[in-house]
Amino acid sequence: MSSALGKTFGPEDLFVSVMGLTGSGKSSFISQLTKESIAIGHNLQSCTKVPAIYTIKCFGKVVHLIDTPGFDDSNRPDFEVLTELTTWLNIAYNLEVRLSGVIYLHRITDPKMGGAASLNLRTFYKLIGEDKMNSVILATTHWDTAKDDSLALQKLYDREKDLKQNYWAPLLQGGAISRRHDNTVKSAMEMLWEILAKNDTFVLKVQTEMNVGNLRLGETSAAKEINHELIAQQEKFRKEMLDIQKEQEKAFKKKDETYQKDLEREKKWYQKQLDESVNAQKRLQQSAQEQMETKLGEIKTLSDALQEIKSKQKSENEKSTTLREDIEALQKSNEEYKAALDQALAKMPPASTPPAASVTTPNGFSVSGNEDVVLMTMGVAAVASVAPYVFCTVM
Ligand SMILES: Nc1nc2c(ncn2[C@@H]2O[C@H](COP(=O)(O)OP(=O)(O)OP(=O)(O)O)[C@@H](O)[C@H]2O)c(=O)[nH]1
Ligand SMILES: [Mg+2]
Repeated sequence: MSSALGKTFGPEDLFVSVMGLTGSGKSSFISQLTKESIAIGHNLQSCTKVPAIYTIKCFGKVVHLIDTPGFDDSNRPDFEVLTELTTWLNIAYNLEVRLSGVIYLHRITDPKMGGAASLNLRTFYKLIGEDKMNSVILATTHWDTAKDDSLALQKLYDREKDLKQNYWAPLLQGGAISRRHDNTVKSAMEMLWEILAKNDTFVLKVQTEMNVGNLRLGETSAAKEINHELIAQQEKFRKEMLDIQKEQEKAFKKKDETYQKDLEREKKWYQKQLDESVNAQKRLQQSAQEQMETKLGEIKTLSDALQEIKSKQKSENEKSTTLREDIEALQKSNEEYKAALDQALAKMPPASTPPAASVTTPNGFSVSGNEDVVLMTMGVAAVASVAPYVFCTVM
């Protein structure tokens, strides 16, 4: 199957997606499996901007690994990343691409589960679907950084325990498994194998919501998670601004002009944050939808083209089945004629006997002989007239 995703897929191909916060090690993980050079981020800027497919052949299967952009991108809001991801997932859905599993990466060296990490995890949970967790591996990265330091390692074990008991608990209870990635090909390969060994595929919640339930992006569970976060953020900024306002009143009474100016600066900063957050929320509802609608138009065209190819294939298959049946029937009757001919030949009078009958076949053969022989020869001629089809079908 050729695809709008930039690659050609076979019907037996498998797809595994790698997700996680920006900088968690998604591209590094994939490049360990592919041995391909993939852009890897070495600063705070996020590196992978759009989903990209890397293909390997392993365990006798063609496996496409999907590298995804991470949330908490330094340059663009989460909803833009969500739009990017859902667009890809919707195109994939319409091209009948189904994921076998998802590997979700988390940097174990992060001292705490920050707001972005926690939001990303919640969005991921809603994107995949609470009931699809058995297709998920939660993998912690960067273990190698503490491998020769037992104290540092102990800290990482404590963090892992905290993750499992708190943040990851609902995902693990839903069937996800947790693994450690020690930055080696072996641990990457083991995780991939665990997914492929299940020999299963699934549809993500966001794919069902948008393609079956016809929800708009802003109405999906994943987008709602980001929306809640933006609302909470705005409440926090508004509260900070109210507190500053009270301080400003006090400073005014005390005639403390320097403090008043500092507070004004601080208030402006919060106002800017608030505006950005409100703007992001609006764009989550509107622009993301516009982007999505344009993409959905493209998806529909592709999907229609795919259906057309399929229906052509179906009708060709039906034609070929009918033809094969006709040929089989002719071959059968030919065998019967042949048997009759053998019998007729056995009964034939001596060579001097004049012909008893003569006939011209539909395809121009003139045949003569006694009645039985003529009948038989017509049968052979009929098979000869379909012979080209016989070869086409077999080829
Ligand atoms: N020591 C160590 N470094 C890692 C590991 N995984 C990734 N890194 C490093 O972490 C940085 C970010 O890795 P990437 O693979 O680019 O992370 P990403 O998740 O693809 O990031 P985005 O594309 O920005 O979303 C790079 O400097 C990697 O070399 C790991 O397991 N151990
Ligand atoms: Mg990357």
